[in-house]
Amino acid sequence: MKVYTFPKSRSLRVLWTLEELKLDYETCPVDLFSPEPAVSSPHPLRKVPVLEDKGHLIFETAAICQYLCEKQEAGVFYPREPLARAKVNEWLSFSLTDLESPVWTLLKHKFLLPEALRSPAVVETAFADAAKALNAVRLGSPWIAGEHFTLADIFLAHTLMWAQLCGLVLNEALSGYVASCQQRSPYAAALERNNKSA
Ligand SMILES: N[C@@H](CCC(=O)N[C@@H](CS)C(=O)NCC(=O)O)C(=O)O
Repeated sequence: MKVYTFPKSRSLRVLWTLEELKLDYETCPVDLFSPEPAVSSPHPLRKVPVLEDKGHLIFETAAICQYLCEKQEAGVFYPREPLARAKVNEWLSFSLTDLESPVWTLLKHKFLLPEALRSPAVVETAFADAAKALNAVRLGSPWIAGEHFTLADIFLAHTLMWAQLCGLVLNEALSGYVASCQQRSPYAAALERNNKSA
């Protein structure tokens, strides 16, 4: 399997999932922002991540990670039992919508867009929405869906890291949770491989 990657991007979530599942993979770092990229992504919008598996291309981070879990029989990491899976999916969805949406807007308006396109009013609204979403996060014990580390933890923890980058302050429970996620060896391995540039 091959993953198209870019440093500090969502491709980290795919590599982290692959590492948690102990699957073999190679990476293909792309030139995301070069006008004449030597290597570009096969994503319809030239984004990352994209997974290539036996000639098939899959894009959208959540779809890729769910595919990997289905393929691998992920066990407690992405349970098959409907209620247990719903408990993982609810936080997966929350992380990708209520939380990631304002955090991604903040990232764009604080760091990624050309300065002329950044809006302080948008930053203010997105900051308030993100803070509201953060207040709604109720950690399980010790992970978001309960006693096992699951796919939802990857999406939640990575989005919380982005929130911290944007200046949002996490409460003690959430910052301890992020630290515990970062201490996992699959996270460290994924981070190292995702940070390679084209
Ligand atoms: N909905 C997509 C979003 C992918 C996305 O926006 N990726 C960013 C990096 S984190 C990207 O490739 N940006 C480059 C661009 O917008 O041209 C997913 O969840 O996979």
